[in-house]
Amino acid sequence: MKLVFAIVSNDDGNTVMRELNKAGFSVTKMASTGGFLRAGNTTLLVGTDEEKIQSVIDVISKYSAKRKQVVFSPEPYIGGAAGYTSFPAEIEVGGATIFVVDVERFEKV
Ligand code: 2BA
Repeated sequence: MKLVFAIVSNDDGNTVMRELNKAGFSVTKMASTGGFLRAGNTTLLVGTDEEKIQSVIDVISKYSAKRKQVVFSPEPYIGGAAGYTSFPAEIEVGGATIFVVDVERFEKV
């Protein structure tokens, strides 16, 4: 048996979990924090047989694909009247970091 750890964005966590459930996998969702950005992300745990690992990775990849998103970040005016304006910036969101580890023992008691 293997255990998949998948770190995805909070935006994708529920969708990926739902699609894994639909495909017949049990999932545990944990709130986590990235060490670099110190921002919240979602870690999903999936325990399954080795031959099903590729299916798990396929679902995660499909529903957490990297894509571009336009965000508007407020910037203060320089000079002129005091106030803020919005500048559009294109950022990349989504993607997943996946670890697959061996499970030495699995019990439900
Ligand atoms: P990603 O590499 O896509 O990583 C997204 C999140 O996945 C990370 O959030 C972390 O929670 C987890 N993660 C990635 N690789 C891991 C590993 N080897 N072990 C454990 N967890 C891992 P953050 O740490 O907040 O990083 C967010 C993004 O910042 C990263 O996206 C990467 O693009 C960048 N980044 C991370 N560390 C960096 C560093 N030391 N220097 C420059 N950029 C860094």
